[in-house]
Amino acid sequence: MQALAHSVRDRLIERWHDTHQYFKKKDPKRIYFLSLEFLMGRSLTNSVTNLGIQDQYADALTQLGFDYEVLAEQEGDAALGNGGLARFAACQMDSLATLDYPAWGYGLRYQYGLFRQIIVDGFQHEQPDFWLNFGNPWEIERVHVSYPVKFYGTVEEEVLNGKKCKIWIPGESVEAVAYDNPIPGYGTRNAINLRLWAAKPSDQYDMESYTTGDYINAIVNRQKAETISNVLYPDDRSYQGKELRLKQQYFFVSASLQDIMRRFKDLHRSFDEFPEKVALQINDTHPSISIAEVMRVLVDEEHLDWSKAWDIACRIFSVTIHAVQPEGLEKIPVDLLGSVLPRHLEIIYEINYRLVEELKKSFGQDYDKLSRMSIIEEGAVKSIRMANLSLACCHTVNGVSRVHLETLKTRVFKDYYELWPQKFQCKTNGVTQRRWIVVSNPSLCSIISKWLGTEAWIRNVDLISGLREYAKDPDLHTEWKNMKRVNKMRLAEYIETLTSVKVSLDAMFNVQIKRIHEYKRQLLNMLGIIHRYDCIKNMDESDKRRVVPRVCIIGGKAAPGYEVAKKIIKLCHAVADKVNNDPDVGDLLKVVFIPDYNVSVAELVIPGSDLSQHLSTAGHEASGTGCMKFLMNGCLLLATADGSAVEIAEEIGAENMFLFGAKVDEVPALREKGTTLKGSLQFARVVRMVRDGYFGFKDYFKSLCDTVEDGGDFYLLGYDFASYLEAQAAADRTFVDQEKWTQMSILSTAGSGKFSSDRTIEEYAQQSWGIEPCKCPF
Ligand code: BZD
Repeated sequence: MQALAHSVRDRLIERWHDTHQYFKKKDPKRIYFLSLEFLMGRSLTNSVTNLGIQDQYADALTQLGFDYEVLAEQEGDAALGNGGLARFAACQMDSLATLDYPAWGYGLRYQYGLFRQIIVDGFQHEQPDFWLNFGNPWEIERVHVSYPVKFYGTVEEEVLNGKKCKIWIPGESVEAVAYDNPIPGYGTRNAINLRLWAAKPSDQYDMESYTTGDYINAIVNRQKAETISNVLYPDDRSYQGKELRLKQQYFFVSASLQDIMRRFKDLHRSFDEFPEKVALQINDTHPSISIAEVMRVLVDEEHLDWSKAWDIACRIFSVTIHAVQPEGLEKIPVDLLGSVLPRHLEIIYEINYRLVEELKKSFGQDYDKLSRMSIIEEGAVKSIRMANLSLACCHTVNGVSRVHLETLKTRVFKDYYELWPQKFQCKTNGVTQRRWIVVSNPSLCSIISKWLGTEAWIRNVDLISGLREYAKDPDLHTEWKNMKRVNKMRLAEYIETLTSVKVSLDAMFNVQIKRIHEYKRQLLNMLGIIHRYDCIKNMDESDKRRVVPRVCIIGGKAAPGYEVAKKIIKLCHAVADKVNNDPDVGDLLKVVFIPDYNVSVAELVIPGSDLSQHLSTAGHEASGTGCMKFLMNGCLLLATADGSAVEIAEEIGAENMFLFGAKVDEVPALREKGTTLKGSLQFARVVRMVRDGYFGFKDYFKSLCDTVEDGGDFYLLGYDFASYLEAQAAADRTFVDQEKWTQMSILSTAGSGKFSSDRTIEEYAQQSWGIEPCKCPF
C-alpha cells in the first residue's frame, strides 16, 4: 500500500508542481480557503480516479500479484474534522481543483484526528486517532516553508516618522511548518494545494533558553510548542475559554497569512492591489481572528492608514456560516484574547468603536440594537463575538441552504441583515460526484455513463438529468436493481464482520448515519424502531407475512462530553440486543449500529442503502450534505422539510421522497405550547417501554426519556411521531412495488445535479470571490 501510494504520489507531485508554476506565471486572483477542519478520508482511489490512471494501476498490480481493491482497503482515513462542515470543505477542494480555479486550502495538520469510536457493552468509548503512525504518503513536508507565530507579551507605543504607532512585543514564538497535500482535479492537469501547518518549537526560543543554561526547560518548551497542532477538538458545542483552541485558530491563520502575503509581495509592490489578487474565505467563524490579523499586519507592519487597511480587509474577506443557533457561534472571553493576543484585542476594540459610531448614524441611540450588534458582548463573561467581527468586515455572508439563509436573515443576524441586506447570500451546499459516485459506487458510475452515452457528467453533473428519460425503462431497471443488490451484499458482509448480525438482502436497508445530536433525532428513529418491533410482537403469522422486512442501520459519533447523545448510542445497542435475538421477529427487523462511522464507512454504506433518514427538527439542520450523497446514489430519502431537503424536494418532486413533520415556521408556535403538547398514544407507549426497562438499563435511560416528556420535548419528537410513522408506512408500501421504488430511485439520481459541489463552487467563484479558472495546459 505504501509503495503504491508513493508511486501515485510521484504523478500527483508532477501535476501539482506544474500547476503552481503556471499559477505563478499567470498570477490570477487566488482564493484562499481557511478552515480549521478538512475531512479528506482516503486519498488513494480518489487520486487514481482523478488522475485517470485507475485501469493502468489495477493492471500493473495484477501483474505483480496484488489486487488493487484489497490494497486500497488498507488505507486509513484522514479525519481532520468533525462532520458536515469539514467534509464539505473537502468536497469544495475537489471541485476547486476540477474546475481549474486558482485556489489554496489552509488548515492545521493535527497529529490526532477525530477520536475513534469503540463500543464496549453498547457504550461509546473514545480512542485517540494517531493517524500519522506509519507516515502519510500524501503529504510533502516543506521544512523550508515555515513561519514564526507569536503569542502573549505586551503592546507598546512607539514613534515612527513622527507618528505614534503600536508595536506588539510577543512573549512566545512557535514555528509553523508547511505540509502540502496535492489535490488533483478530475479530467484536468490542475492539482491544487492544501497546505496544513504543524507546530514545531522555534529555534530562536530554544537558543535563548540554552544560553541561560536552562536546558531541561528548553526541552519541555519544545514539547509545549508542538501541542498546538496536536489534537482536533471534537465538536463540543462550546469552546468558551479554551486557550488551546484560540491558539490553534491564530496559529494557522497567522502562518497562512504570512504565506499569502509573502506570495503577494513577490510580485506586487503595493497592497492597493491586494483585493485584485486575493480572496479569503473564512469557513465558519473559526478562522475569523484572521480579520484582526490582516489589520495588524497592514497597520503595524506595513504602516497603512487604518481606513485604507480596513477598506482592503472589507474587500478580501467572505464568510460562510454553518450553524443555525446563535449558541453555535464562537465567542472568546476578552481576558483570554487579551492575554494570548493582546494587540489583536486592541484592534478588535478599535474595529468595534468605529463600527458602533457607524451604527449610531443609522440607529441613533437604540442601545438595545447597538449592544446586540456590538462585537463585544457585555455579560457575566465579557466576550468577543467572532460572528459579529466577521459580519462587520466580510463583503459576503453565506448561508448553506435557502432555509438556513432565511434563518440567518430573520433570527440569527436580523439586525445586520436589515442594515446590510446585500451582504447576505445563499450558497446551497453540494458534494462531489467524483468521490460520492465515481469512487464509492463504480457500478452506478458505469450505468450512468452507459445510459447517458458519455462520461462528461463527471465534470458536468447537470447532464445527469438525462437519466430521467429512462426512468421507466425495464432494462435500466434490471441493471439498477442488480447494482443495488451487489452493493447491499457488500454492506451485509461488512455488517456481519463487524457486528456478527446476519441480514437479509431482501430487507429494506434503512439508514441514518451522521453525528449523534438531539436535533438530528436519532432518538425518533429508535422510538420508531421500537414501535415497529412492538407491532410485530403483537401480530399473528398472517399479518407478519405482510410486513416489509427492514434492516435499520445507525452510525455516528457522540461528542465525548455529550451525555444525551451517548445515551442514544446505548439505546441503539440495547434495542438491537433485544430485537436481533427475538425469534418472533427473525428477518422482519434487524437493528445494527455501525461503530466508528467515518468517510470511508460512508462510502460503503451509502451505495448499499435503500432508504436514508434525515430527521432534524425543521429549522435545525443548516443544510445537510449526507442526504445529497444518498440522493446521488439513488437512495430514497425520508426527511423533514429542513435545510437542503426542501431544495431536494423541488428538484426531484416531493412525490419522490417521504417528507414528514412540522414545518420550519410551525416550530416556534409548537414549542410555545411546551408540555401541553402531548404526543400520540403510540409515542407515549414506546417511551414507556424504554422507561419501564423493557430494554434494560432503566435508570440509565430515565433522563433520556425525560428529554422528550417531562423535559418539554424541545425537538418535538412527540409532535412529529405520528407523521413520522406515516412516512415510514408510505416507504413500506412503496418498497413492495419494486418497479415504482426503482423508478423513484432513478429519479433521485437524475435530480441530484444541483447538489454537486461544482455548482456551489461556481456560485462562490462568481458571486463571492470574483475569481476565474486558470487551467494548466496538458
Ligand atoms: O455544516 C454542519 C451543519 O450542521 C450541516 O447542516 C451542514 O450541511 C454542514 C456543511 O455546511 N456543521 C458542522 O458540521 N459543524 C461542525 O462540525 C462544527 C465543528 C466545530 C465547531 C462547531 C461546529
